[in-house]
Amino acid sequence: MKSRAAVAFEVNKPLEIVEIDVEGPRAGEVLVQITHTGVCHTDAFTLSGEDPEGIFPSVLGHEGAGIVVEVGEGVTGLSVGDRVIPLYTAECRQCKFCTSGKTNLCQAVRATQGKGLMPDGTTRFSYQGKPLYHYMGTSTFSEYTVVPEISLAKIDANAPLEKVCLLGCGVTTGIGAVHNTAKVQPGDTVAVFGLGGIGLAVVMGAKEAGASRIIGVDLNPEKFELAQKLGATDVVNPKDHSQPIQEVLVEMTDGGVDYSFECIGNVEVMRSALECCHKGWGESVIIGVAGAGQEISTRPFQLVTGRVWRGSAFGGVRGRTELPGMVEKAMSGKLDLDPFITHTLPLERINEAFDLMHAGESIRTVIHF
Ligand code: NAD
Ligand code: DAO
Ligand code: ZN
Repeated sequence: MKSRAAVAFEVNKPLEIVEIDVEGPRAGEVLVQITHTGVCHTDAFTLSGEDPEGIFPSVLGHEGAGIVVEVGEGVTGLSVGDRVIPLYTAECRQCKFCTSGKTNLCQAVRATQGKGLMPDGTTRFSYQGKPLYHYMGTSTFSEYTVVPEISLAKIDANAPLEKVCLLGCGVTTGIGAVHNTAKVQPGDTVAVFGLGGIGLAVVMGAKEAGASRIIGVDLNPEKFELAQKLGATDVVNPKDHSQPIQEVLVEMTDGGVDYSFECIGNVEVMRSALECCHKGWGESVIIGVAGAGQEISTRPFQLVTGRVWRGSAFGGVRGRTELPGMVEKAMSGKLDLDPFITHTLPLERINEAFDLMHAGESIRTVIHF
């Protein structure tokens, strides 16, 4: 079938809106009509060439929602018309990782997904007879995409897809990192580095967890108002201080915070986020994705003296099991997605969403098809 899509033909070039060919689903696969997709910093990161797994030409996008159009042979858990959120972290419920109960990092389709291919090692996308690669197993920048059944969360039949698409990445990642990875408890103190979509979701999650102090850190003061609205008790701009930012936070919190979250992808900030944690017990969670080849560093004594460095992917959330509940929370008003949606644009204007992100003017632009 034909599908309108925003294709990344080359590194660092604007996406091109073209009509691509999408092959129907094979065994275990599902054809989904994407109605809405967010644009996340990770899409920009891959387009920039910094992502070691970036493959071109490809169909980017991983924060979408849509409706099942056709199911392949052997698909039993989904039917035509079901509303779904594609998952870049699958949940097969059978692999060593899924059955460990210790991680959400299902490996069932990991090897082929990382190569931009479906689990059988082929692609369903082409343009003018030449193959296009998939991205993160989701490729939500195409009106029609093909996804393994185990990479789809079935959600409420009336879910507002124009909002819950954000649960496909940013909001779930931030909130999940607070509850599943850090396990923030009432009264804990929290610092959040980077107040984009991910950082703001961390702020929201920390408020929900009952944190006594939530300190938002960003170089862009335009981000502070919304952060405070969502629960930040303090906001700090490193540009306003001559000391290293970790020293500022340690002074503000009588020795450091209980938990910090790095939501930027900057290895220097990752160090600050670790070192602003309280001696003896403070834990820092890395969420931001750093460029290819970059490394983190600190003095080992920071860890010897009780600080802990951790990481979180998709907020530790098992998508098929947990996303339906998050969608219900959004539908009942207990989880407000509206503050994250600063812009909406048609697919034809998707490059403007990247410009808005780079200019620091958007939190999330939701693209409609
Ligand atoms: P974003 O660009 O919207 O937000 C980043 C924020 O960081 C901006 O507000 C920016 O002003 C601020 N910032 C930049 N440099 C800074 C610095 N030195 N000090 C303080 N603030 C600074 O990005 P986003 O969509 O919120 O994504 C954030 C990061 O999370 C990205 O690296 C993205 O790839 C990553 N991510 C990770 C996961 C995961 O599962 N681990 C999921 C989604 C996104
Ligand atoms: O299982 O080896 C693995 C990798 C799983 C991918 C998890 C990706 C998390 C960070 C990428 C940013 C997502 C938008
Ligand atoms: Zn698995």
